[in-house]
Amino acid sequence: MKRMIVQDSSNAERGREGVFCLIIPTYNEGENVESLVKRIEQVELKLPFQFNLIFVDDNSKDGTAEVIKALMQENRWIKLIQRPKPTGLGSAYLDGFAYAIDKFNADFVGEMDADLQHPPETLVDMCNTIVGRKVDVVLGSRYVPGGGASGWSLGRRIISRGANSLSKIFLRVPVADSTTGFRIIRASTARSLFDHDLSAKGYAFQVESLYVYKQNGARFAEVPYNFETRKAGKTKLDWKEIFRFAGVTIKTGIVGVRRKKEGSVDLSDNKSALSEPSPVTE
Ligand SMILES: Nc1nc2c(ncn2[C@@H]2O[C@H](COP(=O)(O)OP(=O)(O)O)[C@@H](O)[C@H]2O)c(=O)[nH]1
Ligand SMILES: [Mg+2]
Repeated sequence: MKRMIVQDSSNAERGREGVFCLIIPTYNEGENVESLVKRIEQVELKLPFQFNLIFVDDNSKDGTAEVIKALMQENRWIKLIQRPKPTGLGSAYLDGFAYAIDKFNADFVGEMDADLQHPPETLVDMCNTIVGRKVDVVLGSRYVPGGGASGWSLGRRIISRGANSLSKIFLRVPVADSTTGFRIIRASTARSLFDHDLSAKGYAFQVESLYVYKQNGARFAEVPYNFETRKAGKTKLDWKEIFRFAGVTIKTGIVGVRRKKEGSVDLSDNKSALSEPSPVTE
């Protein structure tokens, strides 16, 4: 299926500073999503945007999608993309971005974990920064003054610092925390991803995408936040993903990310699980 970018007239009534779609990928996060949505409810009205929350669930075995569907009954701004099997964090974000831009004509898209490691309250600062400082990418950052990580094992600290150093050396993106998964991106900048042949479907998407944004002249800002301990469930970051991350970072630093041939931007042609149109529940 070819999905082209279309103007969505339903956004004609948008108020404030535009439309913001926050994408949250989920795999077995059933114990987290309810408290997550409660926290987001508290901040949603403080955001200077018309707001949508888009979950991308990969057929979680713990009933995450059912919990989300129940939450959708009370919150019209919650949407759900259901995919047939775990296909990686990066591909979930690409599908979420495509849906946000295609369906909601989003001006801004966001990334956040479902496990409450990223405090939703920081979204207010991040949204105000992207508008007020006229930048293209705002990162929630652990490595600027005021930021940090609580309850992390030594091993996890070393992995995070090591990944950041690797990306500093190879990708030279001018930010302190290039592996953070807490972000807001101007949609015009996020769209540049669809013009490129990204190789990462998993966690390495985070650094590969930053590299593409930098190549496209994006301006960056960082907002400090404290990376909290996961509220429930287990991390999906394993050694396989860590090695893939290192491989993609080094490869990207050496050969870059290839631009696709000239032509219209096709949001479904993103190497992700959207070879079949993903069933979307609204
Ligand atoms: N849909 C989807 N979500 C994923 C996948 N892998 C990780 N996630 C989600 O991505 C977010 C980040 O993963 P997490 O395990 O918290 O990584 P960590 O914070 O680095 O330990 C969480 O909300 C996960 O549920 C995947 O393959 N598909
Ligand atoms: Mg997490």
